[in-house]
Amino acid sequence: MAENYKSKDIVVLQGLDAVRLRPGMYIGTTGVKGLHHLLWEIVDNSIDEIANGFGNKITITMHTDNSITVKDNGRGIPVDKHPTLKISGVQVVFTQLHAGGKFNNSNYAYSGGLHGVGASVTNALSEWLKVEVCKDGLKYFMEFKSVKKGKDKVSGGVPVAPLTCLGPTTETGTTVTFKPDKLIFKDAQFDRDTIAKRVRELAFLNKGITIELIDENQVEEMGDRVRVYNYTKGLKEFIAYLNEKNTVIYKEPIYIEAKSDLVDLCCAIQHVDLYSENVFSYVNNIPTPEGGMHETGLKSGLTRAFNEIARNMGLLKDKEQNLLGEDYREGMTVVLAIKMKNVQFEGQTKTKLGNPEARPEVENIVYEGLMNFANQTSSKQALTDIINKAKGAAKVRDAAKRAKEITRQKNSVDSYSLVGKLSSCTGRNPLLNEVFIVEGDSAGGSAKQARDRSFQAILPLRGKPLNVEKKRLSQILDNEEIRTMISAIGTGIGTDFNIEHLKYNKIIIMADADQDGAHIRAILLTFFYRYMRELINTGHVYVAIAPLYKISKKNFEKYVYDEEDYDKIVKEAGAGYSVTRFKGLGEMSADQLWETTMDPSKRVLVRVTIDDLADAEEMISTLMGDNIEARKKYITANANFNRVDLFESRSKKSHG
Ligand code: TTJ
Repeated sequence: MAENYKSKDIVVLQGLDAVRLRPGMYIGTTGVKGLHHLLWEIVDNSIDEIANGFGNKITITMHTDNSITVKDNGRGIPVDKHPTLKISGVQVVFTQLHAGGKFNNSNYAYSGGLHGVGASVTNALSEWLKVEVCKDGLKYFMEFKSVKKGKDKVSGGVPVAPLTCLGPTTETGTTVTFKPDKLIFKDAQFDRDTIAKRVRELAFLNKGITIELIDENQVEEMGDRVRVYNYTKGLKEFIAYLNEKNTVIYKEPIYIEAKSDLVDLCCAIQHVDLYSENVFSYVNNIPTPEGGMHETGLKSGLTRAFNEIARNMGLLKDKEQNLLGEDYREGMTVVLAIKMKNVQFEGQTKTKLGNPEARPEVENIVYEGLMNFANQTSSKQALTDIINKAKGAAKVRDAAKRAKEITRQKNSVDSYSLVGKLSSCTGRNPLLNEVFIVEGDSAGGSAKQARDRSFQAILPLRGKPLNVEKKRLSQILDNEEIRTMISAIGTGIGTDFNIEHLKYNKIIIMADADQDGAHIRAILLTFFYRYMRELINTGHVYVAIAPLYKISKKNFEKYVYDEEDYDKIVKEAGAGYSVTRFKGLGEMSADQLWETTMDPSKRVLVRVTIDDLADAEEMISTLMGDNIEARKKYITANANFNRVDLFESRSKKSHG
């Protein structure tokens, strides 16, 4: 064999056979994802045509045999003979790897087909493919199919006949139908939701374009065969869609659109009342979840402009430092879509823009765009809200840094025993331990006597801890009580919060059932809500419910935790009962405190949850903020503080 090996035996993989042999090289996988890739290779061509101003509509039709049709009303693929290849333009596009106008940049300014291997790959991996072109008053047709060549060789995308003219037409455009080859894709099927998701995205990114998605597998009667995607406002509508489920802090998104020699840019920005940042970036309609140069430029542009605007508006004083980009991006949703030539994708998944020239270009366009936006009087309110939110973020960041330092200091010797007034427990298993935050020194004293010190720690709070909402963070951290609490809990606060460092499985607020107690609860919950929210979200914060009365007689003893239960329990007791009324935790004996409020087998705890972030936010700003009138109104309308108000309990009252 070896000696007979000649040049003619060297297999030169030509054209489409290379694709059949190693489909993974061209479309990644031969599973569902790769299957859909076939479709996007085709759709990209129509999008390019329309994005460059030719035509306005694409129709995608899913057929029952898993074949699929893509139709546009553009100019139609060229039908004339290619000068050197001597075949029609249509045949070139579907049989030559990397063929098509987009690779020489002469027909289109920018092209998306950079996933980007071209329609010939779709053809190579299809059982059959049919194309119809309407152009210059005539309709043309061509068909390709896979052909068995020898025992186990199949060639794909083989022309059945040259391009033929079918006769006159008044339409223009291209229609392609193909059926993915089962030999390659097995039973993988097109999925309407997958297609719809990408199609919707494409419609957002290319405003004005109409994309119709028809699924012939759906029964007509169900009324959901056809979905139409058309967004005349493009990214503005995209951002409204992304923020749909959240509360925006200003209604009209900030919108920047500009062209330069290097890039076309569209950008929409809108903040919600939450804390994470959501950046969605695209290059030539391709998502770039790994970011890259355009995103870096965007961020610098935003930070530079916002700081300058904050100073111009007097919201940042001369002596104050600039805020950080992350401060401005707290709660920010932003969509950035750029188009440019010769893009280089990098990163793990090749979804990171590598072109360094994109960075300063995007930065400047975004900066200029925002400065222009700031020049309009109608922008004042939104900008004020954004900058104030960013200042809030900066404070939390600052506080977190200080809290970290505090936690670090206290943790350096023994993380349990050295924390301020804390009486720690002896057990060292955070999963079993609980800490009671107790109002007042006398209740604190009783609690210390009453507790089971193997797992219960007591942290007495003297007087009212300060109102978190009204104080600046630096002042809050000057407060001994709060500092003690932060180090006792162990997690740190704000952006430094780390639940893994939590030292107590249950953090139990124990305060009286009166107005003062309610106020302390509200203050503590505000603190947790603002700076340790995850503690609430993960269900570690509880409120202990102390009884109001004890009803007793011979062989009968019951505690009343709620005024409403009083009559019922009295009735239960029958004649000759006596009533003990508890004025406050401080008046209970250690035994009573243990029995009623601390003993896991008898006590009533309410787990604090936030079912509605927006409501909780409102409650907190109303209760804790500066608007005294609103606060009074709120208190009158929601008088019963003991129910922890909007911090609703999910498992209402639970024992243990
Ligand atoms: C290229 O430049 C000359 C005029 O025609 C341009 C073109 O090719 N336009 C075009 C291609 N419109 N639509 C397509 C197309 C549509 C489908 C569905 C599939 C493919 C491979 C191309």
